[in-house]
Amino acid sequence: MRQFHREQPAAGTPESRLRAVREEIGRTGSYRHTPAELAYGAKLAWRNAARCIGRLYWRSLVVRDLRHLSAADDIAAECFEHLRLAGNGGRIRPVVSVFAPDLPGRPAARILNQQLVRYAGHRVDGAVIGDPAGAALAARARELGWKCAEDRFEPLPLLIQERPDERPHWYGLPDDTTLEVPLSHPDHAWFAELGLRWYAVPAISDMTLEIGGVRYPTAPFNGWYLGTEIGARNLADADRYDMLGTVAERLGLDTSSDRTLWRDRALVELNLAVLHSFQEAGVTVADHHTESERFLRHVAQEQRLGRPTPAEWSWIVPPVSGGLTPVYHRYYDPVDPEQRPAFLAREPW
Ligand code: HEM
Ligand code: NRG
Repeated sequence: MRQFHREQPAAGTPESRLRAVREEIGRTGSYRHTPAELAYGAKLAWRNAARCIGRLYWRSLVVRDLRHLSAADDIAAECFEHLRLAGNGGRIRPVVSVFAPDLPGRPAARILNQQLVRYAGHRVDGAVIGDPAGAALAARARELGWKCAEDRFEPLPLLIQERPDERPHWYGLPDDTTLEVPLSHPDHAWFAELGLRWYAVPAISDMTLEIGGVRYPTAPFNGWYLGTEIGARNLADADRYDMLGTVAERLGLDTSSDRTLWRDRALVELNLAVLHSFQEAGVTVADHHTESERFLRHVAQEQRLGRPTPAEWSWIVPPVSGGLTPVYHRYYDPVDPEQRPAFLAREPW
């Protein structure tokens, strides 16, 4: 509360508000944020996210105040609306949707998905078709009655659980919520034949937003993708789509030895295809050079305001060409795990 009033001088001094909050906690065991406190708290949680390279734009976060909603049907409908607003026809907008908080003796509903959009994985004869990272949730959804085509890029339904001991409800994503980009390469026509695609909006839905002691476990948020998240991890990792061998083969590379750097060469082409395809489709995506440079501008700007920017080097440095980006060549302010507001790994019920 003090930080809110310090950084928002128009809100006046915190004393009378602090008294009211203490009184409300004494009476009800919790308190309700004003819309302005909620909005600023969510922005601060982003500004404090030590693993996030995208923090330059923390002030522009669109905060949707949906605290009056706690029923699974309503949460699902507003998550779909979140995806439409955030996708914005390709001009991605950073958005967070804040649903009802945990209250004493009454935990809030939870979205079981890691992200609002993510592809299913299907185990077939020991191998996985689709995204292995989406296999557990796909199995759970099928148990609940979800029927899916065993496609490589099949968006998972939302699974929303209202209470710890209740069955989750499931909701298939309407087509108009899931903007996707088919991948092609600027120089290799065959690349499109690989049939690769990715969705436009990375919207994390399994973290708790904590502001001033109040926990919002259902607060999905999104920005836009850094191309390397897709090209150097989701499509490349051996335990994800594992595409480097296929790409290398189509490029005609000598894969007989690690020393030919065939993986590295395939990785660069895959990342180029991601950036090229999003750009062609008119969907916002960042390249790691530009986003690194923006992040250091953010660090410098915060420093001028007298504020540290705690950051985790190993999360900030991109998974390709690390040393080519300026974020590699320096250290960062240490992370205080107690710092709030924050997006936190959600605890089990
Ligand atoms: C993590 C980029 C917006 C909060 C990350 C990561 C990247 C990234 C690359 C690392 C992810 C990984 O390695 O799996 C961006 C970009 C954005 C953006 C380019 C564009 C605007 C946001 C927004 C929020 C946010 C709007 C919250 C309001 C976080 C958090 C993490 C994170 C909490 C850590 C996630 C974890 O611990 O798993 N971001 N981000 N980011 N970002 Fe951002
Ligand atoms: N690496 C994950 C997404 C993590 C968050 N990344 C963002 N967040 N860009 C993936 O799906 O590849 N964001 O809020 O923009």
